[in-house]
Amino acid sequence: MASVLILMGSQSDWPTMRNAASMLEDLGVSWEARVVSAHRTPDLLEASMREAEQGDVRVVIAGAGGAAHLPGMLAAFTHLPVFGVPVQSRTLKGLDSLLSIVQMPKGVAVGTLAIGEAGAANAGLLAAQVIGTTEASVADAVKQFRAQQRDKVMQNSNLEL
Ligand code: RP5
Repeated sequence: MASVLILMGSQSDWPTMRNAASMLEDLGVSWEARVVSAHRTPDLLEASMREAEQGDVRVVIAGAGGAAHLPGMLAAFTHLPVFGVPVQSRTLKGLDSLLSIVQMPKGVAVGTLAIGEAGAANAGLLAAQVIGTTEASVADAVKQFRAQQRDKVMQNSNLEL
């Protein structure tokens, strides 16, 4: 199994969650993505965490929208770190997803990211940073990514009308 397991409540979450996968890919971290729904496939949710714990998974990234219970329920079934990505919903623009994910009860933790694509990309970045604490090549890739970002800002810092 890959180092990072990316789970999402629906296939429709993939355009958002693929940003996490893409970031991990860029930083040289192996990932695997699957659809697991807290409401539509609750048995699969528990089984996926048992499997993750028996394999090499270090971090779980979970994205869901609306009544976004997936990240919290996954966290309830595992000791692995879980990062939650609120997917932007059509009706409430993802505020529902954000509040559903962020308001965890004391004692069960989910690291909640921003709504949408930025949150998904940052979940991938954060997962790589966790893995980088024990894998030097991943830490180096994160440092290089940050340096590239800085250079890009500096190159475009002179504004003209
Ligand atoms: C949630 O419901 C999913 O995470 C998705 O964001 C939302 C809508 O799912 P679909 O109706 O598109 O399958 O469980």
